[in-house]
Amino acid sequence: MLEFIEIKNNKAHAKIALNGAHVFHYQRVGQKPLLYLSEISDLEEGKSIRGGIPICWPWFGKPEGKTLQHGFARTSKWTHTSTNKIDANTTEVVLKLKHSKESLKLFPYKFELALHVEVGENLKLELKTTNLDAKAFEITQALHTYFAVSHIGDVEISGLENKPYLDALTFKDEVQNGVITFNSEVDRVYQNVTNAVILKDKNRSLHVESFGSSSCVVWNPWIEKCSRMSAMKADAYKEFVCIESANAFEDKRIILANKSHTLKLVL
Ligand code: TA6
Repeated sequence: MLEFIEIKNNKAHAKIALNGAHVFHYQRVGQKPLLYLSEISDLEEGKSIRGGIPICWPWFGKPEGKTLQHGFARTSKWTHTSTNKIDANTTEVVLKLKHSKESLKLFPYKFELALHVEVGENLKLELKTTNLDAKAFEITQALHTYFAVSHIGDVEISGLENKPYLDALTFKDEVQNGVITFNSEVDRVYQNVTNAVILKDKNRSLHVESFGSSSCVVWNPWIEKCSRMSAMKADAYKEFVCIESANAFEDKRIILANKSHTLKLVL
């Protein structure tokens, strides 16, 4: 069974797995869960959870020469270093991951990853990468957030109008025209994104704010791809959309020896 940390305070309820430092449940008091979790997700060590906020690190996607999609952090066991009740409404949890014999085979650098999760009226994640190596290294990454929605047909995403994006379905560079709505598979990596992205559906309007990032991924597998996805029911595409705070492609980050970079998400 999956080891996880459960947080309940006056404002919210959350669950965070040590496997991947994966926030797989966040629900404000009196509201529906904000994050989507597949009913048939794997919930076991070493497997990525389908839903919530997977951490894609130290690479996003499957760069040349890499076999593991979205890196190894999401299937690694992190250390729970602290839980701190800031006040009756806010709780902070810290988890860490350091290089190991296994990780050095996949990513030949010494590092420390620290995830600070603040659970309260807002959900805040800060992913800090520290380079403990003698030489600089390059990362791409994403907080691959699965948002629960009333129905994908109700969804409208704004804040990306006129932004350039790489369409991962055609590998073509495009520019966003108007708001994003869904009637087919969407898999896009937007660049030059330094403003909040707004997710609207029937029940709510949500600001997705990212810091230490200028790229944002928007994804929904739609019918055909969803039917082939692991740990997802065939019609699950109706229930979620991913808006991912990223450092992807040209937004990659070079981290010098003994330096750090922090990717932050505020919901
Ligand atoms: O972030 C979008 C994406 O890269 C899609 O291409 C899709 O593959 C998705 O991630 C899920 O990837 P996963 O490895 O979790 O099945």
